[in-house]
Amino acid sequence: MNRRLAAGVALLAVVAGVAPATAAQAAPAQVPATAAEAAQISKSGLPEPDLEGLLQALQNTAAQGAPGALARIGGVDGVQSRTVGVRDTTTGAAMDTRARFRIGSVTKTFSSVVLLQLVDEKKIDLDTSVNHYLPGLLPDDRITVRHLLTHRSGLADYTNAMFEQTVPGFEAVRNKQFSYQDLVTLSLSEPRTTEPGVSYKYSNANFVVVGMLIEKATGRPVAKEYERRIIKPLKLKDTSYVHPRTEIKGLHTRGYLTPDEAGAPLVDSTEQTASWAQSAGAMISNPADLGTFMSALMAGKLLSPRSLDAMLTVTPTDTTNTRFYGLGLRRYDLSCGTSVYGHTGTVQGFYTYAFATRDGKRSLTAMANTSNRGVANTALGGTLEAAFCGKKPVKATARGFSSAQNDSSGPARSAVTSAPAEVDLPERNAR
Ligand code: REY
Repeated sequence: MNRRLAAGVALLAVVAGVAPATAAQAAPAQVPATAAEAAQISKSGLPEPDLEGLLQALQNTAAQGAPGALARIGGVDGVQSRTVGVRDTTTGAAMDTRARFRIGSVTKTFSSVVLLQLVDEKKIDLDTSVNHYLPGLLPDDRITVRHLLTHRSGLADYTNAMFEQTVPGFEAVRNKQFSYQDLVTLSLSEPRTTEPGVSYKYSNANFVVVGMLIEKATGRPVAKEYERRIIKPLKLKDTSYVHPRTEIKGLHTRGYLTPDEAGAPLVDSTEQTASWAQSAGAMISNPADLGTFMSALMAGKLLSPRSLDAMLTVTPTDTTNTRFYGLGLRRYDLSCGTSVYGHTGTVQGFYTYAFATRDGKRSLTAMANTSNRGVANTALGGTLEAAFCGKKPVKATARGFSSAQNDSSGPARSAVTSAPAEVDLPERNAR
């Protein structure tokens, strides 16, 4: 049966209400049930984005304390974006979708792509011991390169202790320059969290070691490798890795960290070395560049089919069975049945979501210029449903959001249990 015929049969089956499970599974994209719905399906095969819903999600984010927020949808259906609030609370400059910001752990996807290109070039093997490449670095020869990329090494996340007290923790490292070895030493000073390979436990230490592997295998700093392998080929003119420099050059959004103490003023955290994160989280980019990057990755423009397959091979990160992790890449299964791939980011002053569909035909970048405010991050996650499913997020309500606290790591869990299903989990909870 050719594809058009198959789609036609599936359509009839759906209209007749007798779609067998296999027809539903085999359908390449959503099959419209009615002529009215068919008119809503765009070139990407996805429902038209719900732009009112997108804006509502951003307004919810602002209502939860973000000075500003943005969402930009890109891909074959064209570009659509929405903003709320300000990118600078001093000047009052409006949020701007062209502006640069710190992308936090979306950096991990860049690092993973560089490392997997080195796998394609046979310079690194995913199932070889890390210590084979970096002799004596780790206390356990069983930890492989794949364990790092899947967060299954058991290396403790040193950032939990570092940022236990949010503002003092940040100010202590704002201008500091760590070596990779310093960060590995910090991680190894804590007990390991799991036997190698046994379970998923998100840790920045993994991607610090990935940076070390990249530098060892290439003989060049990671900045050069991001540049020549991703930034230049994709012409990402607003993307950079400037560590240990502290400035975000050009048009940019300022970032505002929420202190732990209720009512304390936001702390402008724009300028920092991000040395505590490096190859785990120190890149700067903007919405268009992140859309280009995620779409190109998913469309197979950066990796061999084999490495992309490896990257997309996921395991669950929680018990919802909607959140998964591959190699430096998340998969979120949305309520409409669409899976999207990408990463989230949290760096002081900035929350980011950068995702694309499996075929790369639609991307979403969303950003809010605050952090340590899990409820704002949760609200920002509502942009995913609006962008890919065409559904509205639920409005912020006292029941849905107000029970959660500032810190995105712990108490915000209460937001998960009380928040409506369409609202995304806070990033740190979903780690
Ligand atoms: C570090 C703390 C978050 C952020 C982190 N980010 O691991 C990586 C990521 C790069 O996954 C900070 N939280 C905040 C605290 C909590 O200080 N006490 O929210 O800005 O993106």
